[in-house]
Amino acid sequence: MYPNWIIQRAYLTPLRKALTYKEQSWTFLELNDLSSKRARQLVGLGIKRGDRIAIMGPSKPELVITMYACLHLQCEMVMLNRRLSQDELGYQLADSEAVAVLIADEDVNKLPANTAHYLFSTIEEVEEGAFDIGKEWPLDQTTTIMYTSGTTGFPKGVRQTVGNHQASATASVLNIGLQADDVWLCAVPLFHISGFSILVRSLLYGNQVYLYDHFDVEAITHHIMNGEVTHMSVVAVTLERILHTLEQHKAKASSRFKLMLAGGGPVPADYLSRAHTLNLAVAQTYGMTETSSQTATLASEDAIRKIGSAGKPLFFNQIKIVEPNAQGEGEICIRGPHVTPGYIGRFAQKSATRDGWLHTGDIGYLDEDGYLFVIDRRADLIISGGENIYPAEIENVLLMHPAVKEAGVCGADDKQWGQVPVAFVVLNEQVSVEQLQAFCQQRLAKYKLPKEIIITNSLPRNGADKLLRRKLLQ
Ligand code: S0N
Ligand code: AMP
Ligand code: MG
Ligand code: MG
Repeated sequence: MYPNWIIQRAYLTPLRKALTYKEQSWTFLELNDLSSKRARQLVGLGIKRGDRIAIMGPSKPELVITMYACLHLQCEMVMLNRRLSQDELGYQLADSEAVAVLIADEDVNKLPANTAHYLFSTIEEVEEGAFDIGKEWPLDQTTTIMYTSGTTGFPKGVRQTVGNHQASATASVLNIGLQADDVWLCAVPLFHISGFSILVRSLLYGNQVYLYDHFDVEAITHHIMNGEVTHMSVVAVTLERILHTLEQHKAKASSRFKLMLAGGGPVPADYLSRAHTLNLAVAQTYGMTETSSQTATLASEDAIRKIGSAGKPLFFNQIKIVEPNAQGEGEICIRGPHVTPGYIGRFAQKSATRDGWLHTGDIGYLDEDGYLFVIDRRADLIISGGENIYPAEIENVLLMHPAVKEAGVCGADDKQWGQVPVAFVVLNEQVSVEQLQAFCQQRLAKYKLPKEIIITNSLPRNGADKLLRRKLLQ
C-alpha cells in the first residue's frame, strides 16, 4: 500500500504553492481541503468508493479539485476529451459504463442529449456526505482511464493504475532531476496523459503547476522569457508557436527555464535546432497513453548530437526491437512498471502485453549507443496537433453513408497541424462532397474531419485486397 498522494503531500509540504491559475494560487493544504470537501459532496450525491466516473471540463482549478476529489474516493476516472463529437462521447460513456458524469457547466452542451450528469456548479452546492477518505492506495488500483483509438476505429479505454503513474513520475524525476521551486507549466489537456502526468508529478515532487486552459502563446512565451516557469510539456505544434513567438520578440529563454518535454508525436529536427539557438532546452520524448507518459526521453545535452532521437529508456523501463530488418528496424516493444495492465469495456479481454512486453506497433531502431529512433507510427496513425486520428475511425463513418462503397483515409502534411486527414471514396450512387462532409461533421471531432474528400474510381489494394493507405496520395 502507498499513501494517498494528496494527503501525503499536504502533510509533507502543506504551505508550498501547488497550483496557479491566472492571478490565483493554492497551496497543497488548500487543495487537500477543497478536494476532500468535494469528495464528501460527491458522496452526498451517492457516489461511492471505487465507482467509475466520467469527467469533462476545461483545464481550470475546478477540474483539478474534482479530479483530486475522485482520487480521494479511489474512483476510476474516465477522462473525456473535450474535442470529441457527441457520438464519440456516447461511445465512451457506453463502453466504460461510467456510473456518473461530472461536467463543467460550460461543457454540458457537448454531451449527447439525455446524458445524466452532475454540473460542477451543482456539486459545489451539495451537502457533504459522511466519508472516511482512504489514506492508503494499492498499486494495482486503476486511477484513470483514457481512451485511445485503435486500428479497428473503436477506441480502447486504457487503464492507468496508481503503480503506473508512480513509476512514471519516479522515472521522470530520476532522469530530469528536481528542485523544490520548480514550476511546471501545464497547457496540454488534463484529459491526456501529457497533462495528467504533470499533476501526478506535482503531487509526488511537491512542485507547482502553472495551469492554462488554452494555449495563450504570448503569455506562455513571456513566462519562459522571464523564467517564471522551469518546465513545460509541448507537442510539435505548440513548440513551433513558442519558437516563432520568441523569434518575433528577438528574445531567448531565461536561464532559469530548465526543460521543455516535447512528445505526442515526432518533432521536426528544424524545431530542435531553432530551440537550441534560442537557448531553449528541449527534450524529445517517446510516450503514450498505454505507458502513462514517457518511456524514453532524450537528455537535452544530446538534443543536437542525437537530433531526431527520442532518447534512451527511463531507468525502470526497457525497450526492445522485435523482428528487426537488416537495418535493425522493427517493432518497438516496451516493458516496465509504467505499462498499463490492460483495457476496459469491449477490449477488457484483450491483453495489453505479450510475455510482459507492450507491442506498440510503432517502428523504430536503437542506434549503436542505444538511442531510440522512431521512424514510423503504428497502423497508419495520423497525428494532428498532438491529437491522434486512426484512418479507420473516419473510414468507418464514411462507409456508414449509403452512397459510399469504399473509403480510404491517410495523412497529408500540413503546415499548421503537422498532418491532417484526407479521404478517398468510391461511390455506388451520386452524392456531393459537401453532403459527405456534413455527414462526417455530425459524427466526428472537428480535428478528425477530412480536409479533403476525393471521389475516385478505385482504391489502391494489394493482392489480398488489403487497402494500401500509403499509396492513396501517390
Ligand atoms: C495544439 C492545440 C493547443 C491547438 O489548440 P488551440 O490553438 O487552442 O485551438 P482551439 O482554439 O481549441 O481551436 C481552434 C481551431 O483549431 C482546431 N483544432 C484544435 N486543435 C486541433 C488539432 N490538434 N488538430 C486539428 N485542428 C485542431 C479546432 O477544431 C478549431 O477549429 P475551428 O476554428 O474550425 O472551430 C491543441 O490541439 C492541443 O492542446 N494539442 C495537444 C494535445 C496533446 O497534449 N497531445 C498529446 C497526447 N499524447 C499523450 O498524452 C502521450 C504523450 C505524452 O505523454 C506527452 C506528450 C507531450 C509532452 C509530454 C508528454 C509526456 O510524456 O509527459
Ligand atoms: P497516444 O497513445 O495518444 O499517447 O499516442 C502515442 C503514439 O504517438 C505512439 O504510439 C507513437 O505512434 C506516437 N509518438 C509518441 N511520441 C513520439 C515520438 N517521439 N516520435 C514519433 N512518434 C511518437
Ligand atoms: Mg491518443
Ligand atoms: Mg484557442
